[in-house]
Amino acid sequence: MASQMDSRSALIVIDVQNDFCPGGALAVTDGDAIIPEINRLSGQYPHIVLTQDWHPPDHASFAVNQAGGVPFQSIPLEYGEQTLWPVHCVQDTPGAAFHPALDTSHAQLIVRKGFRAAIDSYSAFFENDHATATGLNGYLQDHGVRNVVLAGLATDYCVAWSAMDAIRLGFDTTVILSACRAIDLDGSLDRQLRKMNDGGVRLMLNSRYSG
Ligand code: VGL
Ligand code: ZN
Repeated sequence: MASQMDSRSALIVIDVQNDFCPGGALAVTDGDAIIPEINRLSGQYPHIVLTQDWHPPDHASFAVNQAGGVPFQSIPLEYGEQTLWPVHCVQDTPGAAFHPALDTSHAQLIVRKGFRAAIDSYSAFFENDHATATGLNGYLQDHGVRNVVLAGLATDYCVAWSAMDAIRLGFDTTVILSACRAIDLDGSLDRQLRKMNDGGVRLMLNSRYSG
């Protein structure tokens, strides 16, 4: 892997928001435990991007907005299977804010996603139709980024989907697993780890590695 200060390397921090941390509406176990490692990392990359899950109250991924919808069950929508979630990360609410311990000072770009009611967006690159771009690819291309390093929440949803899209777009892609935590729904963590590994994502456990 290219060194961290290589001008072609970007750290993408996925959804470190109050609702995904303990006490939040869609809390990931120990979600806040990754923040010190992410803060350490963020001083070490020339390009830092944060993503923010940013839903309107009538978002299609909220179980309450689907007739008979049950949180954590999956239903078919126009663009494919969609897992239904508790209401979370509603625009301009405290739950959608970055966790107060996250050092956001180094970030040049914040990508908001999932802001259209009819479609979810797990990935930082594409909405869940795998076709509608967020603009992040263009931003990274414009800045000459070739290596993408991912950390944040949740390993098996927004991190994994972002990593698979990064591979598809041709980036050298690393996920720092020690700086991620998973939702792990029905074996989703194992499934997504295997998918990332088979897809060519470098899965690392220690952020201090910089070979
Ligand atoms: C996420 C479920 C719903 C995530 C976002 O950040 O992984 N998961 N919205
Ligand atoms: Zn969401």
